[in-house]
Amino acid sequence: MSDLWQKLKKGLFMTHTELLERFDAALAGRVVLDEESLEELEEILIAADLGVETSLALVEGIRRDVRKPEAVDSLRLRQRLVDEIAVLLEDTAVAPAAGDEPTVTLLVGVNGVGKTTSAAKLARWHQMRQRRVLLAAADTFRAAAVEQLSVWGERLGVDVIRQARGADPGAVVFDALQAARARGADRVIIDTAGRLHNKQHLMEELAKIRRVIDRQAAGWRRDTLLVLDATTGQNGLAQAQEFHKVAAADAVLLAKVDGTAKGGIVVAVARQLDLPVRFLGVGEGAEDLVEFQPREFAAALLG
Ligand SMILES: Nc1nc2c(ncn2[C@@H]2O[C@H](COP(=O)(O)OP(=O)(O)OP(=O)(O)O)[C@@H](O)[C@H]2O)c(=O)[nH]1
Ligand SMILES: [Mg+2]
Repeated sequence: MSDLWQKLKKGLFMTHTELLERFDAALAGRVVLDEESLEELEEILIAADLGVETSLALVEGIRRDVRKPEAVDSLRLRQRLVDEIAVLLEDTAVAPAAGDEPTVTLLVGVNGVGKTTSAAKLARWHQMRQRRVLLAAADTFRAAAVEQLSVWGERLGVDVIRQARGADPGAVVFDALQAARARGADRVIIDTAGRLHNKQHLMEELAKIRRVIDRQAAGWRRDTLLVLDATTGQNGLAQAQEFHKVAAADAVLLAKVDGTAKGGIVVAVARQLDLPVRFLGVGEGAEDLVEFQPREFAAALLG
């Protein structure tokens, strides 16, 4: 069993335990898999934050499958759901494999979701793959934000490009890309502010940063990751939808998957935002980042 798998299982522990308990409770005493059992399954999936539409679709798949009365077999049922979830995720949620080209990654998202921590995790991720990484502290809105990233940089041995509080985020990104060229770095990870005044302001800030990237790193891949907090459930998802409209993300990094009994949100995110999920955050440490894989995920959820 790989480390990654272990980490994912650890992250989803609460969801996994809760789902299994509810599953067993719902099926206890039932002899045949009847309509009532299927409806209970729907409720269990909805309660795990998979989203109403997705939960109905998943159980519908099983309903179609069960044409004649069938004995309740909880293990088999779970395996079916695992397969259904994996297929569904493979259809919507798989990010195209990233190449090894120089990349500028912009982390965006509402405040407190885990952007700064995820920036550090991504830096570590690339470090482990022998890439040269730089961090850019473009959240200049709060002094503490620059400090927080700098502490991570020191811990990881990654340079953090920073300016004073209140500086223009575009200028920080400019500096970072210059430094990347001078130091031979091939990954630049940009932490941004979650706390901007309004949509207009956010849009302008991001547009400015992207213009700087286009000019200063013309041949580089530009990747915008929308960071979401898994513990905020369907509400957080609605908020993220709004944010995505403004920020035009390429993929999702779902943080704090370890802190929720509702890991099903991963499935809902993929379906409702129609964005690939690329990474899951499963803890507060620099190593607590898992690259998203539908089969592994589905099995960790219910297998
Ligand atoms: N358990 C857990 N905690 C996390 C994870 N990612 C981030 N956190 C914690 O969430 C809190 C907020 O994380 P930050 O990285 O500061 O979030 P942010 O989006 O940068 O916040 P702002 O800059 O204020 O918008 C911190 O206490 C982190 O340690 C995760 O995957 N799991
Ligand atoms: Mg931050």
